[in-house]
Amino acid sequence: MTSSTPLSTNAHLLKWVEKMAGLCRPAAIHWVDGSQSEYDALCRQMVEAGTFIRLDQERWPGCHYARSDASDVARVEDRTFICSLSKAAAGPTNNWVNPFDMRKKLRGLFDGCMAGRTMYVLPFSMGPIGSPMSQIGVQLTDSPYVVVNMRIMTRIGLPVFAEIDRGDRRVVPCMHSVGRPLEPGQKDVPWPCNTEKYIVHFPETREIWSYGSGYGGNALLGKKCFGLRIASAIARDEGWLAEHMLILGVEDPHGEKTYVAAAFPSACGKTNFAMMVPPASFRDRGWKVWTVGDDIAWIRPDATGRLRAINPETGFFGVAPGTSNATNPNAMATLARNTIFTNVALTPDGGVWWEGMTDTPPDRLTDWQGNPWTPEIAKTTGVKAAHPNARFTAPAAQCPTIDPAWEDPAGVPLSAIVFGGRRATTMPLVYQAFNWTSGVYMGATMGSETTAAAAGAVGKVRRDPMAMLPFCGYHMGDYFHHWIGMQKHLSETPRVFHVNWFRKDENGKFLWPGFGENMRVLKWIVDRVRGRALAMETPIGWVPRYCDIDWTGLEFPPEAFDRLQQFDRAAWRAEIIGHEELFLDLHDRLPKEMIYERELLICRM
Ligand code: SAT
Ligand code: MN
Repeated sequence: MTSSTPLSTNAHLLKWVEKMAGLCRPAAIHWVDGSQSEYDALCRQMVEAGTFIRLDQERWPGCHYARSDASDVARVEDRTFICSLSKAAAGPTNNWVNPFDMRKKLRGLFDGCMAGRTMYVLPFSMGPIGSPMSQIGVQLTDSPYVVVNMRIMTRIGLPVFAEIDRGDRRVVPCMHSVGRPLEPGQKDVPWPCNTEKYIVHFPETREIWSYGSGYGGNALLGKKCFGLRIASAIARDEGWLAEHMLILGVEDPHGEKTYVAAAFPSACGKTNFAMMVPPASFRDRGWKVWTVGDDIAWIRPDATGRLRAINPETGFFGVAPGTSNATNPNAMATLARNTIFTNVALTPDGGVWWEGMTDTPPDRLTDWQGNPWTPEIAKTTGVKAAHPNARFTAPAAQCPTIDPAWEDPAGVPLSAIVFGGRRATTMPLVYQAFNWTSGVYMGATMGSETTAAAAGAVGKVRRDPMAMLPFCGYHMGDYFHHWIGMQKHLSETPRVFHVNWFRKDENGKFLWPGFGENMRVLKWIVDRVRGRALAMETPIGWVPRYCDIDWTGLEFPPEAFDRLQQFDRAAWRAEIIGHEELFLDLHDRLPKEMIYERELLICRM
C-alpha cells in the first residue's frame, strides 16, 4: 500500500487511518490538502476513467458532468439506520439495528472493500473553520467523485487538519465506500457502487458508516448524515438545533435586514425560495432577498438569548429539473461555472440540459442514462432526459445574492421560522402560529407529498415533522421535547409560520404563481415580525386578510386569494386525524404540550 505524506500529526487520527486502511485494504492512501491543483488532478483522473465528462469550457468553464449508475440516484431511506444503544432512543420513525450486530455486519462489508482503489483522507469542517458553532469530521472514502463534491459543499483540506492538530476538537469519523473492490487488473466501471447499501449512524459514539452508494446524501457524509442526523443528536445534548432549513435575509426599503429560516422537505423548492428574486414592483422600492443557505441551518441561542443561525455548508446540491432563468436566475448564475452536474442530459456540443431549463429541448440530447433522447422518443418510452433527482453541485460563493454575512462565525440573528410542504389541498398559502408551542405543533404535524429526492413512491402525503423525518438522529418525540424546551433559553422567540405554495383547484391547477411572487408572503411575514402588519384570528392561527398583503404589480382578485386561504373544516378534520396517526406512533415520548395543542385546535374548530 502506498501513501502520500500524512498531513496531520494528530496521533488519534493517524492511528484510526492506519486501522481503517488495514480493514479496507486500499491500494493507496491520499491525504487531501483541498487545493485547486488537487481538485483539477482528480477531475482529470475521473475524465480518464469515464466517470466525468468535461463540459465545453467556453460555455461551462470549470464544469463537469457525471452519470450515476441507474440504481444509485437518490437517498435510500429504507437502507438508512440509526444504531443507538437502545431501539427506544432511535424511535419508531428510524430504522434501528442493534449496534453490536451492525458493527459486525459493517466489519464484514468493509473488509477489503477498497481493494484496487485509493482511500482518500478527507478532513472537513461544517461551518466556518474555528467558529464555535462549527463541527469537524474526517471522511475516509474510495470515491474521488465524493472528494470533489465535498470540496464544493464543505470546507476541506489543510486548514481543517490544522484545526484537528490543535487537539481540542472532537472529530466525527466518517467511513465511506462505494463497495466495489477491484481484482488486480480488473477494469473499473464509470460509476462504481453496490446493490447492497447501508447508511449507518452511531449517535452515541458519533460515527458514520456508509456503504454501497456514491450519490448525494448517501455519500457526501457532511450533508444529511453529519449535518443533520449526527448533528441533531449533538444539538440535543448541547442545547441547539440542527435543522433541514434554508436561511435567507430580507432587506426592506429602510435597509433593515430580517433573517428567516424555512423547513421544507427535499425537492420542495428550498433552493428557489432561498434565492428568490422579488417582483420588479418590490425591487423598485428597495426590497431584496439575500441567501445564507439552502438546505441546513444550525441554530443556537447567543449570550443574550437570541437565536443565531449558520449554514454549515459552502455549496448547493440543488435539484436541476425545473431550474431556469425564469424560475431561479440566481441558481442559474451560480451553476454557470465550477459546477458538477449529475444525471442531467448532455447536449451534442458539450453542454447540459434538463426538463424545465428551456421550453424546447436542444436537438440530439443524450439522456442521463447515456441514450439518445428526443421529445418523440420520450413520448413512447416515458423516459425523462434528466433524472427527476438530477443535481448540480455549485459553490455558494458564486451565488449573486449570497449574503455578506453568510460566513459570519457568529451566525445571523433569526427572527422567523417558516414550515412548509407540498400540499394540493387543505393548507392555506400562509398562516402564523399563535405562539412558540403552537408553532412547534405546526412544525411537528407538517405533511408533504413525497418527491423524487428519496427512492420510493412519489406524490403521497406523509407526515414529515419539521421536514426532519428522514434526518432526525433520535426519537421524534424527544426531538419535539427539545424544540419546546428551547424556549427557556430564549429572550425572544422567533415567530413561526406555515406556507404552502402548492395548493391546487378542483382541476389540478396551481392556485398560486409562486416563485418571485412568494415575496408578497415573505413581506407579510417580515412585517408581522416587525410589528407592521395586521392579521385575522382563525382556528388554526393568524392569517392575512386580502388587504394585509401587498399586491403592487400583480392582478390577483380577492376571490382567488379567498380560495387560496380557504379554511375547509372537513379537510381539517382529516388533517387532525393525520396528526393523530403520527402521534400514536410516538405516544410513549410525545410531549404533553403536543396533546394540549391538538386539544385546543379541536376545541377552536
Ligand atoms: O441527496 S441529498 O440528501 O443530499 C438531497 C436531499 O434529499 O435533500
Ligand atoms: Mn435537503
